[in-house]
Amino acid sequence: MSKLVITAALVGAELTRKQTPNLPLTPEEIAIAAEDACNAGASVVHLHVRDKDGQATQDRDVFARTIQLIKSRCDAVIQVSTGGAVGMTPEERLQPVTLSPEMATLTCGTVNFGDAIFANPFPLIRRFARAMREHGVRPEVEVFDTGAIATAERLIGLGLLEPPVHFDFVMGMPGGIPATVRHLVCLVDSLPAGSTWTVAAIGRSQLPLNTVAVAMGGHVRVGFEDNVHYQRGVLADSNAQLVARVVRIATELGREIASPADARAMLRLPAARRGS
Ligand code: KMH
Ligand code: ZN
Repeated sequence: MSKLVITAALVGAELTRKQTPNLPLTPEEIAIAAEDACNAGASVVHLHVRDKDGQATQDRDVFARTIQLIKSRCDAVIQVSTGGAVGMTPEERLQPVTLSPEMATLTCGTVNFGDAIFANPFPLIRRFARAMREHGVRPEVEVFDTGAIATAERLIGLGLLEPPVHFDFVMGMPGGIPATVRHLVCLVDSLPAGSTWTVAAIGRSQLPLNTVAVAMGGHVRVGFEDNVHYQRGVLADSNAQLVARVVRIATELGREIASPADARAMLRLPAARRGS
């Protein structure tokens, strides 16, 4: 089996310090969390940022500062969020793509998001895919429900997404695909040939679905954005603690852990293609 790419989703857009006092919020805190996660075995950082009040923002300058600080501390692949927070405009959401990060998320469908709606109509998806292509950014297709895979295939047909595509299954969001092994198998079976995939699962589903993904040959996403607990009723101390656990499980199951350089090659990122 291939080496395991671990993505650390450090912050998210919705979480607050009330939910976990261990949440990194400032660019400096996020950069330290990224370095710790990278040292623990993460090779990709899924990045959201916050403003001075701790609120989700897609501000280009805050992303730029945070990315600069992360790069000064570790070599992790940086994957910016274009999801932002529900209710943000497409213009707001697209800002970090103009910094030409190595990767960005591309959510391929509208989904109920708890009590809200995470709006991703097809014209927005097309526009985001075009912007990523223009800025040399490799998309990770976010799959909150099965239809997203068919939408990604539409983008491939339009020449806006270059196969093989990397997918992230975000499972267990209220309103999205349930976090079960049966649903995961269905998603994997539905992928275009040659795709790579990661599993992110919400709350207490994170650990079992990550473990199944490791055994199936997929990749995993851990971190506070999806889950703040280490076990029932016990908050995780840090994102790195969650990374370290999945490293131990993967090692027991015989999966080697991908370095950032391995991840760049496996996910066919621009730097690996250039041979840098
Ligand atoms: N915060 C969610 C509304 C992404 O990063 O691309 C969207 C999200 C997905 O987190
Ligand atoms: Zn996100």
